[in-house]
Amino acid sequence: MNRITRNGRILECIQGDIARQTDIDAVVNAANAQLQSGGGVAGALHRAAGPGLAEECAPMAPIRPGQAVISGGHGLPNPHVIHCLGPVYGRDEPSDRLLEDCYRNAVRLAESERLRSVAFPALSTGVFGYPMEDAAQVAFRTLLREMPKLEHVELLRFVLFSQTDLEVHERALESLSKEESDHE
Ligand code: AR6
Repeated sequence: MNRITRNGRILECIQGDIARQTDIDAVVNAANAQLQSGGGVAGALHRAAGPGLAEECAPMAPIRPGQAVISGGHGLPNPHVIHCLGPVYGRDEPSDRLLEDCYRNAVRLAESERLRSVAFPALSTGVFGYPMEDAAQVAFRTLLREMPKLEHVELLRFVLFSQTDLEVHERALESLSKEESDHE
């Protein structure tokens, strides 16, 4: 299952590159505390955005694990970037709560800015070492809880780098949707 609808809002997952989401208002960055360029998602977004992104972000740094801040998109195809600092698995505890905070804060920030669409990478699952399946459960549970409250945000898109990561997310979405229908 790669798509679920709640309250007229869509949560979907696709395989792709977070730096190439041309139809999306805000892309989420798997940031570092200093909001500077790095590896993985942060590298891809900062490269595509150009140096103006790091310049704009510098006064907002450092951020804490779980926090989300917003900037312009600069050279990216998106008007905004929402920067989240995910937990380092095994170091920033409780990591599930901190990862949950990232997704909740990001979507609430998008909602408060009246954005219509947000694309997320799988936060913390690269350099920060969070196991992909557990991270997918935390992410989707959090977003499914937020979806009924949304008025402006209509589309939440998960952009997974590999086919395997996409399949993990599709299975997580399927099991959560089954869990919900079992409770009805
Ligand atoms: N598009 C979509 N997903 C991607 C892309 C991309 N272009 N590139 C990587 N991924 P990571 P983290 C996947 O390491 O674990 C940085 O250096 C990747 O396969 O970007 O939160 C920062 O500066 C993985 O599944 O983020 C921080 O210091 C997921 O995105 C630190 O790494 C997240 O990988 C943040 O680590």
